[in-house]
Amino acid sequence: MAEIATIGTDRARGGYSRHVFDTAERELREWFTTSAERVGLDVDVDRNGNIWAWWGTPADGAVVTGSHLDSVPGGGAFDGPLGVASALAAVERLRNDGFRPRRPIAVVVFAEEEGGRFGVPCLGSRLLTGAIPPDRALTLTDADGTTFADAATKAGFDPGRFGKDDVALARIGTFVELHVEQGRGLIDAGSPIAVGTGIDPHGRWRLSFTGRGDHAGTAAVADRNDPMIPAARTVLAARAAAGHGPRDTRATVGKLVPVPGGTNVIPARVDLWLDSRATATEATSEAVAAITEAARTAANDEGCEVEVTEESWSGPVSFDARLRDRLRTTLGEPPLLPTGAGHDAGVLAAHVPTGMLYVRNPTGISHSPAEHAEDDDCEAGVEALAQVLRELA
Ligand code: HGY
Ligand code: MN
Ligand code: MN
Repeated sequence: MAEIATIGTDRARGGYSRHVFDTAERELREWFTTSAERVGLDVDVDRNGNIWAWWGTPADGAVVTGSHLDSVPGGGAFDGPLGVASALAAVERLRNDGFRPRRPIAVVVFAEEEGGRFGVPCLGSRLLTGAIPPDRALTLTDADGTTFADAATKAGFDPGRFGKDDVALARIGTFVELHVEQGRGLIDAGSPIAVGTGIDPHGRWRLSFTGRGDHAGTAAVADRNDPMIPAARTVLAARAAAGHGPRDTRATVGKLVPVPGGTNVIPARVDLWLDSRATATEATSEAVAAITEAARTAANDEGCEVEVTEESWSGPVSFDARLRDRLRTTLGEPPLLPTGAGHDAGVLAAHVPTGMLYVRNPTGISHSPAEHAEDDDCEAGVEALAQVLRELA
């Protein structure tokens, strides 16, 4: 973790900004390749931009672990990289102990887990599993209008080869992802590690409000069609729709972009992105329906238009019960934790037996520079992952 501590630091936001195929992420790819080779693994990159480091000849039924290296804008140091660094450390420990696996073991780094650049989370694992059609992925654009196809080409990939990878998928016999906890579960449980039970359903919607751009000083208020007004009312509607039900229905607007975005300019358009999650799909759908209804009413009141687009949906995930119980038994019955955070493990769970291990985060905060994990707890995570790999392989 210390080796990558200076890669992708974001001075403006604080924390880290590391997004697929940008300079920082490419540096992290090099760090991973060098580190994996240093512990004796053979590294190759698949057609969808995911990196695989193999102990033993790649073959079906492998025991696979890993996570992601990309971050949210201004993210913390541990979300993603802790799972990757811990996997390398666990493999190194097993090799130093002279462990001889009967199955191939692989450490994988999935591309664009956060969707921080192209908007769709778990893009690399969704492409691998066929959860997203390649032509949809390739036409995604970043804030500058660069397509994923162009960014991938610039990074040395052939856009024509992106898409479901049955060979890579068949090789995964079991997948276990270690991840820093992104809530307070382990603080309250007083344990350094936990085994994951599942992931709440969650989605992302883009709401685009259009009105009439004009001069802030000369346009009479009564004549305005200012898209910022319905956008603001929608943010409040999101809060009103949230906070109910078991473990809270959640609705968040973390990104709102006025166009053109001048201090003295009434925006012509305001784009905002809604992230909504709940313990059940119906609760999420109800919240989103209430919020989009409020958005349409607010747009109408202001003489504006609004367009609602679902950008991604991740259904509810329950990890394989047998594997979950086997992880728990191997690790001496640590606590079980559900989570509201999405992971590549959630995408793979539909295809292969998948499990998760969490490492305590004493702040309970994530997607923020405040995210943290103590060395002792990280060490407990590496030891747990090494035990799990030994047991499974
Ligand atoms: O948004 C999430 O839950 C994850 O960090 N991608
Ligand atoms: Mn994250
Ligand atoms: Mn993550």
